[in-house]
Amino acid sequence: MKTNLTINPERLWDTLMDTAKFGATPKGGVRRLALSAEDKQVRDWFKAACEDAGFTLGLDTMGNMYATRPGTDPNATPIALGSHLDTQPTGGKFDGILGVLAGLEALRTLVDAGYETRHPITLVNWTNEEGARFAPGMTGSGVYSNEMQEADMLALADPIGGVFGEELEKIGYKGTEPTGARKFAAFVELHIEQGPILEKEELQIGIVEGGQGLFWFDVTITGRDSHAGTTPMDYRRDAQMAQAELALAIEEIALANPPGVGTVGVTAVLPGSRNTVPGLCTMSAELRHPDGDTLTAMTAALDAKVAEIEAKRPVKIEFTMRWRKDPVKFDARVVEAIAGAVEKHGFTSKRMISGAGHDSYFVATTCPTAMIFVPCWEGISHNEEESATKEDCAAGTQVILDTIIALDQTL
Ligand code: HGY
Ligand code: MN
Ligand code: MN
Repeated sequence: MKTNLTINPERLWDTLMDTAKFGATPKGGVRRLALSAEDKQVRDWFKAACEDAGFTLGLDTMGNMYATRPGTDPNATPIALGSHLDTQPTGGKFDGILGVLAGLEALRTLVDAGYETRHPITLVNWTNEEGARFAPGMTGSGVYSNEMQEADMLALADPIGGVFGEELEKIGYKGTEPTGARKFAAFVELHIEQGPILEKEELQIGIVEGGQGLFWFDVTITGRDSHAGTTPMDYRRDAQMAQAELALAIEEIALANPPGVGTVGVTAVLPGSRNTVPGLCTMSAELRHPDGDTLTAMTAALDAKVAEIEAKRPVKIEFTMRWRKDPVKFDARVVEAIAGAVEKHGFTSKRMISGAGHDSYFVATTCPTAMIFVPCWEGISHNEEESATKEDCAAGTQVILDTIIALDQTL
């Protein structure tokens, strides 16, 4: 059955600009860390908007939020869409929330048109996708897919205070529904690309067929504090110099394995006095690659580099693996439903894989899943300057609406 429902770009854009006030930063970005007061504000907004639209709200033990519009067949397994509402410390107005608000706009369009799907349609906000406050990320979808253990995730500690489970209680979003109990027939996620490809090639839509694997780990380097003036160079146990060499090695390994990537996002140098040779360094690090075997080889190369540094520097280097997610391949049926929606509207597009991790990585292990990308300015994200155009957001939202309708008719 052909349908020509059209989303409301103005209403979509208004919700994006309206919700950007929750955690708004002076530089025009958004700081809405998982389980923070700002996260509660946007969750409250989202809950009210879904209740106003007449959707049924669900909340599981990890704080994942589910808003469902019933279908004509109550026995049909729901089709789901959504993303995440939390952000990076210096995040933007679109990462994550675009996927949730596009889902809200798609559902609102169905309601306005009185269009009835056979399947119930569920809109999801996954808890703590970013992992900026509580690492690893994607804990809501990770526990939902049984790839992360709930007890471990609820015990995660924020380095500057707060334990995940307690913080979830504090904001009033710890539900009773067992996480993972509800099943979906399919899941679709709309997200900004967070990279430069679509903008550079002047394309409107990315049809995302999969995503690269990633490996997150923490490193502790122990040397010895000593006087910066009196300690001869060959007598020092300088943890910071070892950390610098290890950070450069991560960059070298990424460059040696294109299109792999790697970086060090967080470092601490202790005791942090300008005239004391640092005896302790901690750092986060990550490596990513589209090929699982290459990602493994990259981590092996890093292990070898650690041994080399420890052999020549009197320091001890300890690794704590935080998280490894192998590359993901999305479901062809969902990918083709997206491609069909793109073709229906004549949007320019390309098939691609995701450089960033997303909740879809985990949900894809539980049901047919795929993603839709829209461009963002200069491919910038995890940055307060992150931005996307009303037209591109509207195009992506139109595609996800038509994808859901197509899946409803074919699944
Ligand atoms: O880290 C990631 O890839 C995701 O954007 N949080
Ligand atoms: Mn995201
Ligand atoms: Mn992000």
